[in-house]
Amino acid sequence: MSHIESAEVLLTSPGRNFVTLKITTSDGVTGLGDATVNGRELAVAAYLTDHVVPLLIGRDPANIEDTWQYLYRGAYWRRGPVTMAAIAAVDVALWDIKAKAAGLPLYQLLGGASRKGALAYGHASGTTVEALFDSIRNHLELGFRAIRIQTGVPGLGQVYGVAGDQRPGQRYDYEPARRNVVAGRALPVEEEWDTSAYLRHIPGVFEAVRHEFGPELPLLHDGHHRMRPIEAARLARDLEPYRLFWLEDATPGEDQDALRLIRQHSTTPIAIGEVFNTAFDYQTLITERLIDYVRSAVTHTGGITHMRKLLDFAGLYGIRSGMHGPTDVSPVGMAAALHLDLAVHNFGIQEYMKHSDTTLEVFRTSYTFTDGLLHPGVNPGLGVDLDEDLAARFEYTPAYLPINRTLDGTVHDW
Ligand code: KDG
Ligand code: MG
Repeated sequence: MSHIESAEVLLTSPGRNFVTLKITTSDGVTGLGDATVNGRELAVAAYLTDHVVPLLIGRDPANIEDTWQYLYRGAYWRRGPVTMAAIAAVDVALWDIKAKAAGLPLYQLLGGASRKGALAYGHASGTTVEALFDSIRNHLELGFRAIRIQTGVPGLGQVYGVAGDQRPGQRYDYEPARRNVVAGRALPVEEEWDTSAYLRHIPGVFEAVRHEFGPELPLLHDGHHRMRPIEAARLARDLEPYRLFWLEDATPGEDQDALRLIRQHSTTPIAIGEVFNTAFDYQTLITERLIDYVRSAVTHTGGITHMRKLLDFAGLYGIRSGMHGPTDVSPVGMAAALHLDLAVHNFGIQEYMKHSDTTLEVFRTSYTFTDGLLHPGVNPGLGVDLDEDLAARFEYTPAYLPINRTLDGTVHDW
């Protein structure tokens, strides 16, 4: 019987920090899993190295469900981003191994392809409406058929989701955890926030975008957990004439009942879940049909095994997938999402922020983006190879996501 011979946690920072688990079997097959939790990377690395890797050695790599339950139930302490990202990394690495051993791209083991490719949405943004229009045009030229729009808010400085320099050829990856060193210490950057100013501004932006780009282009928007329930309900209602594909994370993620209030007031489709980590976080939202899209990432939700169960559960209620795909999910996590996107029936859309060239030199991917659709490729397994020598040259550097404060200095959701 083949067994797990080694499992290694690899930290690399090709432009931003990533945690990768590499499992090797006694047959010499290797599998990769992503365990990156943006801004808290070392906690997952330690959880894996100190508490999970020693349990893996000698296990049968083929028994993925059993290993999942062993790590989840066996820990006694359940859920949480660190635990679930660690379990996800093991799970995805084992699926990678199983598919490589079978000589098949992973989606074939998940039931095969249900579609030609996964509709992807890109991130257009601008500090002004004119800059936003340029960014939308740019994304349309790149082939995107669905676009998330975020803009600056008059009176505020840096706002979530709004890129700086978007000239062609410039990187505009605006949301890595930032490397902000003050007197030798890494500290989060602080930003200023004003929900009233935001709520006054955003409906006019959507009106202008619809006027310029017409009624057909699927448009998305991320509220990034900043509104109170009644504010979110008002925004969802104000945006109804612009027929959004979705309004995402309108309220803080832990308050499932807040979504009920939004539903009572609006028919704007609702997406949430990028900070959730199990199907249990969605129980009320799904059974009471309070949302339309599940935003979890494979990386943060226990891997392919648990994410598949979550999506099947959502599918029973007509709720579709919209998996999280920021650049803090590594190319390994992105590839895992794409295999599921292709296979599940209730696929909705996939977020896609292309990784930097440096990241893609370290993680060599086989996935493609053509005519607005992503495809995981047909290489056996996940289709991602890690160049370990190159990865070792990019040392982990502490970095944090920003902190938000309202104009009077109160800490607010970022
Ligand atoms: O690490 C935090 C990011 O993943 C998050 O800010 C991205 O909200 C996000 C999105 O929708 O991609
Ligand atoms: Mg989001």
